[in-house]
Amino acid sequence: MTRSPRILLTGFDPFGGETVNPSWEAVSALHGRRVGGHRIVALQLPTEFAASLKALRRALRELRPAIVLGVGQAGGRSRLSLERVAINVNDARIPDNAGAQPVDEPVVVGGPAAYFSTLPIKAMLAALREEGLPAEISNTAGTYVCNHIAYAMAHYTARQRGVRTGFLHIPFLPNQAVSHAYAPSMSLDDVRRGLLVALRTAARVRTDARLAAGAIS
Ligand code: PCA
Repeated sequence: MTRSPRILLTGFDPFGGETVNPSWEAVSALHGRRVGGHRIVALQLPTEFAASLKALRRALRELRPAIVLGVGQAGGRSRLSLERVAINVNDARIPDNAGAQPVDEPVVVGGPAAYFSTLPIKAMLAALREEGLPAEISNTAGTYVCNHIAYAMAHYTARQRGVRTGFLHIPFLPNQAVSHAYAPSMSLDDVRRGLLVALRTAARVRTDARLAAGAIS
């Protein structure tokens, strides 16, 4: 019996004084769902540099997913942000949930400077727009726990044939934006819909679309 290929979909627990993290709210709702012939497995990661990496490595080993998509909150962003690249630097502006605050330390000692996402981010962008959802390509995932996890998922699967990885940053939820003046927000429903559209596209598209979506600054 062949089991359907897995999508490992990760979200984070709340950090930085928030009581929810929209990434886990959205991701947890999709656990067990089938999309594009794949089965989604949702995993919550702690917003901690050390513990998140351990949990990710264990899940990669046990699950052997075909696709890994990390999702994280990017308060202040207005769109679903498909990350193009993850870099080998941890530089934390605030301590993580375990109190660790690395400054200019590598995610993986001796690892390459960066990894590009191997998901079809341009096709995913087009599909999200088609769905009527605001989306963008982002050229930085920051230097906090999300970038750390985006880098680590690429690094630890780099030698596994056919495994594709990427990261999506999402805005605050409306009820979080209530206490952040001028911060944009997106409803949970829209984020979930976006995740399904993005994952369906990732599962189906092998050769990415050619679509200009770069940034000048
Ligand atoms: N966002 C943080 C870490 C956890 C999360 O949801 C980040 O962007 O690094």
